[in-house]
Amino acid sequence: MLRDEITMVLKLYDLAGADDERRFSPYCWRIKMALRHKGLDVEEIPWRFVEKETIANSAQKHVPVLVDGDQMIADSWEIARYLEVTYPNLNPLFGGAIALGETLFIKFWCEQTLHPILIRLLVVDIFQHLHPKDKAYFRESREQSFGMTLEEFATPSEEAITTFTKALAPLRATLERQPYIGGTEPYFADYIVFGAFQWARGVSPIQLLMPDDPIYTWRDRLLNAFDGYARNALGYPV
Ligand SMILES: N[C@@H](CCC(=O)N[C@@H](CS)C(=O)NCC(=O)O)C(=O)O
Repeated sequence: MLRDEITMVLKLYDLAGADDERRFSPYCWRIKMALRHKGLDVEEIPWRFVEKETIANSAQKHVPVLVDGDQMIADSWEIARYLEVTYPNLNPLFGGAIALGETLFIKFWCEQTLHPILIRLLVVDIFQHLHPKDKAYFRESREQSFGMTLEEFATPSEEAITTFTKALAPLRATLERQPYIGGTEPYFADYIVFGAFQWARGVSPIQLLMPDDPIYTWRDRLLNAFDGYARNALGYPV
């Protein structure tokens, strides 16, 4: 259904840490920025890893999950596409089929290149900030997938920051030439990559970016967007 008017407040299940206000999911951040980009009001409901029954109607076990009336939509990519199709008259997140296709590349670059470096850098900080009821689940599920303990999996920060800085080279070259990934205005690709930085900022005091980096300036613009929505979120001022 196409909607011109916002008839009800949307709800978003959003991963939280021990503190209700600590929201650190990179995938949820994409959608929280996308909702503001479209000017949609949303109630962000804190959710913990073990609260699978709350989102059972979405037929999967991950957040973000968006509730729009009687619909539950899961997966950040699907939610972004849903928002674009359902609210076509609000500020576009993609701006056309070509941008949609290219954003898919950014999504996989972020998830397959940036996230694997960051998880090794952040995993211990994430664990420390989890709600007590999530700790055993997180340790068990992640240690099973990594094939080692969280502490063994974590890489020393210096080494991982250097690897991360190098991996960001294509983004840096782009942002030396234009203010956003899409050019003059932010679009969903920007929010995908920004989500990775919000993941770090939410749990870790590690400084990933130096102020003279064009990526720092880009991130600063997005931290300030929507009346400083992301900057005001609970996290480390790095
Ligand atoms: N492909 C999904 C990934 C979502 C995802 O991995 N979410 C994490 C939080 S950052 C989650 O809910 N994990 C639940 C679990 O590990 O049990 C998306 O883009 O939304």
